[in-house]
Amino acid sequence: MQRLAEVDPDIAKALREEARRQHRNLELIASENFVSEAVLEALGSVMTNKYAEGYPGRRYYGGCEVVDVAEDLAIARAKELFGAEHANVQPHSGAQANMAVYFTVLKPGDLVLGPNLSHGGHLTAGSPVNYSGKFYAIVPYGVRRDTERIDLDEVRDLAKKHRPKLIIAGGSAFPRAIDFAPFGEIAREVDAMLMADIAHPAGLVAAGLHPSPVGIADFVTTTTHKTLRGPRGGMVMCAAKWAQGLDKTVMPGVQGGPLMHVIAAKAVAFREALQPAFRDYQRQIVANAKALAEALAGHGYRLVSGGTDTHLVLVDLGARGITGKDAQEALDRAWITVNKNTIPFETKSPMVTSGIRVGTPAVTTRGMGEPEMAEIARLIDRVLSKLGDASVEASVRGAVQELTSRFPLYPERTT
Ligand code: DSN
Repeated sequence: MQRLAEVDPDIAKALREEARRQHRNLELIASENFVSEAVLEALGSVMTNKYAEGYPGRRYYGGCEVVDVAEDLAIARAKELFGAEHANVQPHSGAQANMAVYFTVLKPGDLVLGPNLSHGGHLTAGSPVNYSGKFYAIVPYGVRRDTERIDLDEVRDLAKKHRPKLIIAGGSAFPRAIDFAPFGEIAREVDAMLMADIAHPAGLVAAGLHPSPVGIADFVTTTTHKTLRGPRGGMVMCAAKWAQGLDKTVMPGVQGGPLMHVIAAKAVAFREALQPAFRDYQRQIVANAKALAEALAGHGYRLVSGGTDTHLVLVDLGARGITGKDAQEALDRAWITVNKNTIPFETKSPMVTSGIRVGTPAVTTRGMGEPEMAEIARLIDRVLSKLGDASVEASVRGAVQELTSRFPLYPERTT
């Protein structure tokens, strides 16, 4: 960072402070993770300089022979990791990956059956404030009130009634594993296409710890930065028959030049994910989420669906008389980072919410295990039991710092 410090001391300082914050705090946002130094090196590389519109071997620009190597590796590794026939690694984000699928198979006004955002879905599955909700006719499905798990009977009934062109499975706040097989059956029954959004559990899917939609769904979209632990970005996988249409939609349909430095970093992350240690890491993420869920339940917190099969836990704070917003802000002051989250049948606005979502990918990357999850649940409970008590928050800050200092993160970036 010596050169950056000379050229732009303000940004150099901000980067150092962010590295320190990441090291010092307990990162429990379920969609975040810490990439390896190898991924960071690929991200901060000369490949950011290259325009490469098109695909390996058929670009609109000269001089692409080296970036082609990076993209070919990213594609081959993604296909191997997930057993997919085709992968497009160019989407800049998960939202653009989903957009690419919609634009490949739908026309404006077509009907889409997608998961309700407040039941665990995602903005891009038809929220009225998102392009998906503006361009398409959306029929939402949710979870059952009693089990808080996806109501497949409702999905089937709605599919038969509305005959959607596309059905979406997957989202951002489902603590339970999603079985894609029945979604595939329903889609076939009504002659719809199926898109599985595995942005959250992608790492678990790659490790064989969560059902895979590959071979069931027509399209599988993901981000690369959550459980998959790669750089921020998106990806779409599909059967060979959709490959050409999908590639044309990603570029020139919805994007221009690909971010070749990010694609190189995706290749690095996929290589890491193909190593045996990645499976152990994913197993520990799940074990940690279960331990965190059990410990929080032990402190009296109500968990949506009663627990978790994945990397995330959704905590309903309604019975405690606390909002998600107040909980997030109090935990922030105690250096515990979470996000407020709507819960199924939410009665509050998305800016307030009745819940918080906590996840274990980032703390597991740091090497924390079940004993630390019990400690984290204790710290969360101390803060939330005395909401707004500055002395409790100060004492928890000390405990957080003691805990995180035992699991160093990016040591050379914090000084
Ligand atoms: N914003 C992401 C999340 O936090 O789950 C989803 O895109």
